[in-house]
Amino acid sequence: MKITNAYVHITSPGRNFVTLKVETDAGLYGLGDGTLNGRELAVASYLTDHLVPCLIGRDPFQSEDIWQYFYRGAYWRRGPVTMAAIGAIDVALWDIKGKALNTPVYNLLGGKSREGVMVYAHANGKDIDHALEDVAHHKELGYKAIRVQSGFPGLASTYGVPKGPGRYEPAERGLPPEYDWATEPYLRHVPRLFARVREQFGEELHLLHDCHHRLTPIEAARLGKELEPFHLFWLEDPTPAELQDGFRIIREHTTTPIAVGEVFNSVWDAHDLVRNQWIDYLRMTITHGGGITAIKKAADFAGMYHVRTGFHGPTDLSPVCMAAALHFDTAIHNFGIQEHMAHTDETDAVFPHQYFFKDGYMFPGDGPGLGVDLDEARAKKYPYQRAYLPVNRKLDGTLTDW
Ligand code: EZ4
Ligand code: CO
Repeated sequence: MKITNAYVHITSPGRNFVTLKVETDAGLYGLGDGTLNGRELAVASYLTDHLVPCLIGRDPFQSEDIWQYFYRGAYWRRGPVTMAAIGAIDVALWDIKGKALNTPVYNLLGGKSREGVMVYAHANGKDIDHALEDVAHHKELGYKAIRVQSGFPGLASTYGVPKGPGRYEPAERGLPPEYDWATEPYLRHVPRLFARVREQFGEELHLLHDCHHRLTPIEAARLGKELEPFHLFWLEDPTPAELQDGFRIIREHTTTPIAVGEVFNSVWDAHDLVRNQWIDYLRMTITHGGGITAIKKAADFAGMYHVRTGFHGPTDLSPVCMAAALHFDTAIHNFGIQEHMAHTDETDAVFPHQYFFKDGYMFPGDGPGLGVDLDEARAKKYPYQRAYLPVNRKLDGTLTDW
């Protein structure tokens, strides 16, 4: 089989998605997601202008060689734009292989290690009472694990809490909005939030919380310690991870499990974190981590150090990435949990898919390949619109992590 062509489709059914479609002389095609929130066109150009010309004529079964060709062959290595582009190609190749062999992608990765993939939902509210209502709502939907975020006195808005009545959807059209941030009231607030959640919902529910890289290591250590009585499933992105050593400080102080990695694009971003056992869950995405080929190696490495996966599953990655993640989660041994932010109906209609949610679990479906498609006619109705993630400033105006 040979690759005859590949096209980038950019569609914006509420938010921007970059999809690569790889076609073959066997009449089969595969899809890959190359969406990088707020920087979508850079990946699209990287694919169209630089990678696709070198892809045509290759055998789609040679996914390992093609991955190495684009990674080592570029000389420059790594980086979110490069890795999202390589990830899009790699996932499309696995989709083609599954279709050609008439089997779901999870069968190419080891087969079913579990029947269903436990997912966690996002609950949030402008204050604790509203957050509790949203936890109750998600519990009723069947979720066994829920991430809880809430607004708090002293700040007009915070990460993970929508301004309006809709669901939380990071990225806004137009230029980047600017928000305020203050650490002290946040640190006082979060333990109160989880005390109330445990009081109302008991011990069974898995609870998670995302710090979104806003704390220093010692602040995160304090928060982890104060949350210990509430037995979190994990505390996410407690501090930025460019300095992997920072996690040693957190680890020395608290038994609250730690998850990190949604902005990583290479196993090297997690090398010290994993081999020193400073984290419990690795959150890289299939797209941003360079595809199934790369993430399989990262997950196997993590597994040797008791680190499990907890992949990022935001609405800013397309259903193509979600499908790939669910096949992967179904197959690997050291799966932990999968994030699930439901896409809008418009997005689901552009990307018809076999995966589904039932009683707190997701299932990839048993069709060949990834079991996800792109409705090109519908996709064309939603042209790209510039959008950015917000930026954050401390109350004195200093730029800080969003
Ligand atoms: O802010 O995907 O855990 N989930 C998250 C997400 C990220 C967005 C950034 O594009 O932190 O909401
Ligand atoms: Co996060």
